[in-house]
Amino acid sequence: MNLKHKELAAWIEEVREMCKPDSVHIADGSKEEYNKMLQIMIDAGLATALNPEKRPGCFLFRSHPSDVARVENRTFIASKKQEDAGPDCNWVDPEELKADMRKLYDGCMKGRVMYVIPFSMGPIGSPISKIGVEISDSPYVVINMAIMTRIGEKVLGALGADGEFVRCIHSVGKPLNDGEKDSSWPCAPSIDQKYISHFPEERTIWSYGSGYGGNALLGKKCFALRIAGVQARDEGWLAEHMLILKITDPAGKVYYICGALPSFCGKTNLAMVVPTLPGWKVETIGDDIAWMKFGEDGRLYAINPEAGFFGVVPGTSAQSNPNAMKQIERDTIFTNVGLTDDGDVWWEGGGIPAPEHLIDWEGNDWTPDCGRPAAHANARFTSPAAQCPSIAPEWEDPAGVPISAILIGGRRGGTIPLVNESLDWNHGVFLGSIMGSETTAAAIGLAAGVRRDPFAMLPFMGYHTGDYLQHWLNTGKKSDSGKLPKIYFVNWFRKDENDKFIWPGFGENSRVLKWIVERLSGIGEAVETPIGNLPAPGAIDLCGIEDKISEESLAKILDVDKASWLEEIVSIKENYKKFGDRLPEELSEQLDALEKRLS
Ligand code: OXD
Ligand code: MN
Repeated sequence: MNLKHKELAAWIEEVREMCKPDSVHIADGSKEEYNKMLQIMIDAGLATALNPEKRPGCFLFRSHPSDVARVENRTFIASKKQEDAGPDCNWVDPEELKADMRKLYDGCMKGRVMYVIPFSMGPIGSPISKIGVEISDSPYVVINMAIMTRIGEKVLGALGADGEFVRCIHSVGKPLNDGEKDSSWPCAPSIDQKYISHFPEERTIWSYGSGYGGNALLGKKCFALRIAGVQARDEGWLAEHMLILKITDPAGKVYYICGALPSFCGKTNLAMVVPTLPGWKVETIGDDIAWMKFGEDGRLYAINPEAGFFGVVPGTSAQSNPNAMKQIERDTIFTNVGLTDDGDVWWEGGGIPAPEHLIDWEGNDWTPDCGRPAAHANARFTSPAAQCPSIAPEWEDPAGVPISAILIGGRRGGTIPLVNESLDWNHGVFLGSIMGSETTAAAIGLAAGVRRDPFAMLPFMGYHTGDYLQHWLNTGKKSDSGKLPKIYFVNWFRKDENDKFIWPGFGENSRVLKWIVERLSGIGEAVETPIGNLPAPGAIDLCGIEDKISEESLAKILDVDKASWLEEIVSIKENYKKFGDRLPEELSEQLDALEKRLS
């Protein structure tokens, strides 16, 4: 391919000289290329084609046991100054990091093809979209990027001769000696050899040693959250770890809602939720990331920068997510699930009885009584958004969709009520700053317990969290309060004395969405409490689920227990200390005001 973009051509040449691949392939994004890549991987024993009668167009990969999730302790933010990375990023001096990584990159693609993947985050041509180019030695990355983003010639066309792009370098970190046979999941097996590095000032990403998910598909967490977060701060918009859904009420009125939920809190399920309430409809715009910019009318418009879903498989069932179950019946890549004897896939929590025998995610024989899970807890599907049954027709609208409400939430057994409406924008940002969740399997090496996870961005921060929260506060000053989305704190995970979830969840979460929509339209009833506006008694519609939850149990998860909130305040104060003098004043004021309201 003849590259018009001279800077891009020069950079490709520079990386080629450093990584020394056998050849270079510039991805055109065609179906033929996708199929060819898969064939190469099947022939090499890296991929298994599933039974076309059971799962047409589907393939299974098994990763190396050391390479199954994001590696947060090997994720680095190499800003020029350490104080700009703040307390939640692993800071490394950019020059030292580059020197170390250049040594690793030197000759790292020997025996391999170097793929150049031009990709667009967001619909090509949208004023909210941005372009990146990922150089990778992994054909698995090429096919996953083809699903998760828009790749190839059309992107080069949009880039033109001098368009801006984010430079992303990725290597699995396993050069091949002459004649050496490739392993079925090449990577650098030791955790210390993995690097997921970001150079925010240069808008550059360097990844080495892992081939899995967010470590390797650099458009997702690395670009769309960490680097885009810095771009958003500098350019005055928001790059957030949020789903985007469309909800239509029985009268046909449409609302768009974003939602920030930490990993493993049912975010994909909520994005595709099937409401149990008659007359209500939910459609999907995005399940993981939202980029939001103000429109000329002063409202925030969101796009989904991705083009596919990289969803957690275990637990996905006809009950938790019927739309995803339909979506992954075809043209989907599975990683780290079980392979049944008839060439289908199986996973825990799928609502399908376990077969008597299968091959587990590590490639070993498995039987239901063997005491090991068949699928890894962080096994994933990669599947095009366009084939999701609940996808909204406007999901690729270049203008984005106007956002009326933002949900924030986490997985908390106590204290945090089912839903809480913020009093105003600053109070909403305060709630975003204190949200927390129990730790997840999406990342390796985390201690158990609740971790505060502002706007579910903790693992995805590209700069100082204090500055990030200030950016949210500043965003609220840019429009009239009536035009800003209203912020709601949700928690589906309250538990009773027997450690059982009180709220039925899944499709019933639509009842909370209904209350939120009714609040937006002015008919929903609420009571003012010291922590925010909670649904008035009877305001959450329990019609038809009285056998699942009683009004008394609902009252329990809508209470404000003063003693636990006072404890919560102690823990928030402790957490705020880490922001030092970069804690926004507005947030200290919010905390003081909450304490006063409670006492
Ligand atoms: C994800 C995550 O993979 O948030 O989306 O961990
Ligand atoms: Mn996510």
